Amino acid sequence: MLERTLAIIKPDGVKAKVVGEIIRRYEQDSLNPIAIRSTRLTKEQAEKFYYIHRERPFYGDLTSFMSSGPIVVLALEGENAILRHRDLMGATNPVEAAEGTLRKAFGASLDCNVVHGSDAPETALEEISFFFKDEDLTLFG
Ligand code: IDP
Ligand code: MG
Repeated sequence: MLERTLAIIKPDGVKAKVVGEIIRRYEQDSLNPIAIRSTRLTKEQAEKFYYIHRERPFYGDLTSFMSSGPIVVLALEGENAILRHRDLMGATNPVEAAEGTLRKAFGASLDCNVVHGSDAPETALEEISFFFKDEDLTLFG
């Protein structure tokens, strides 16, 4: 099924200058970037984006980290894009991530794990519209 998913290259990925390498992997794997932009979240925006985790002990650290510097957000489109992107990302903890995944290659820790990816069709839709307007998503027809 042709799907869309939201990817975020987190502040650690931007700082480490692996944005180009990560986008190359997306293109190579036919996770086609149909919209891309750089932004920086305020703490409040990060709290809104990660609202689902509001009761977790790491919510404060996570939202501070995600608002600590510029990020690159991408809407990716491809066959089974949501799961295939999760596979390419690897496990949440880079220590547990499989060889060949982005988090294994570029992640340093549970906080600094380089990328975010939507986990289901409903969250993908919500997360894409958090960052992109409908007209941003029509460039590729
Ligand atoms: P995911 O990013 O693989 O979907 P989630 O469980 O949705 O993982 O958690 C969101 C983010 O919160 C993770 O990417 C990670 O950076 C951070 N996180 C998750 N679990 C922990 C934890 O136990 N301690 C600290 N940070 C965590
Ligand atoms: Mg998640």
